[in-house]
Amino acid sequence: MIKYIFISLILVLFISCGSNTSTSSPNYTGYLVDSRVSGVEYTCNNISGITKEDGSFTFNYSCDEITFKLGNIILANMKISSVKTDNIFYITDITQRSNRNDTNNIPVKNITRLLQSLDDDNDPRNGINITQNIRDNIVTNIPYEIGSDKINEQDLQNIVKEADPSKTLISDTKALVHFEQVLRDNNIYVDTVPPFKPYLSNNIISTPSDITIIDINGEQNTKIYLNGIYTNKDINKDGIYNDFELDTSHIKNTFKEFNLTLVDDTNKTSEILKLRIFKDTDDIGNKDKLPASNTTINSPEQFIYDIDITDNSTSYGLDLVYKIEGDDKDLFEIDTTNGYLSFKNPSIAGNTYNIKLTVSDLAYHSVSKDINITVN
Ligand SMILES: [Ca+2]
Ligand SMILES: [Ca+2]
Ligand SMILES: [Ca+2]
Repeated sequence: MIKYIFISLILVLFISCGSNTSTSSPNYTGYLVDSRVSGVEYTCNNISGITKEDGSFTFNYSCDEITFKLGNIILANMKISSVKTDNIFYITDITQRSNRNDTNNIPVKNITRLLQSLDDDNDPRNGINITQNIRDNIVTNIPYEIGSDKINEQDLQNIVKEADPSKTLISDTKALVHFEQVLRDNNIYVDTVPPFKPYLSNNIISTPSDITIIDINGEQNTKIYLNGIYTNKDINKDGIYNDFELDTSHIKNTFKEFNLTLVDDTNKTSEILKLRIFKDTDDIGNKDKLPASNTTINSPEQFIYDIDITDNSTSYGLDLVYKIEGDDKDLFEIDTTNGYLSFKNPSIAGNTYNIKLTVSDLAYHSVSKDINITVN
């Protein structure tokens, strides 16, 4: 009898201990920040879920570690003792760096590169959103946390490819440019990387104009240098400079080179964006080399016509652009290496097809014509 009472007593104690633990460990809201990251799975004992649009998630101090995951991979296991009092979980926190501005290391680079590469709209500045689709696609088992130095470049590339074949792994410089900007925006000073290499929204190869307009994308608030000289123009807070003017006067039928670099507040310089622009002021050479307005061919030929357009630019290695429009455009194709216009499939005898053909050089000179093709 004494034995039974003893066991009951232990049970009562055990149960009350259990309920005490849950009442003495209230839940908190944390925020996962590279910029705000949604779509990351988290677990802390019996609390689990997916970070919300504002990066928020629930945790308490009953677990030893909070685990952050994407599908089958573990981003980081963070010791609960490392949680900071503001409940913000920067990537430097979840990788347990001793300082929040300790950014330039493999664990932080791995996680920021992966999260930013998998962002649904490829723009981390408006927050990072990882979709259900991407989480579902990551099925490969990797025995290490992404936030460990055992993960290499190839591992990261494989994960991105598995998650979404249309996405590419961004560079560690680009990932840190963004993450360090987020930290600076939150008054945590750090700047360890140069601006990433600028790129254009409108890729210009050839121009007919004396002034050529480009739109430059790069790290926000950096200085734009042209051929090593500060232009007194800066990339704006949205990461772009629109309508930047390049002087393409005084040249003709030749290339001019422009070297663009960006310089940040700490005087670090980006890689050079080399632009090689061809000045083409001449119209398309022989406009009469399009097919006649009414062209007749013998069925069931596929080949229709050799569009033998020449232009001053082609001898400088630049290609012409061929375009087919009109009602029956989907039935035709042009071999851009030789200008051969053909039916994609054997034609139907007795039919007439209507298309509009346009041939352009890369400096916007063009010739076009409406053509009726009748098959005998
Ligand atoms: Ca985004
Ligand atoms: Ca910098
Ligand atoms: Ca031309």
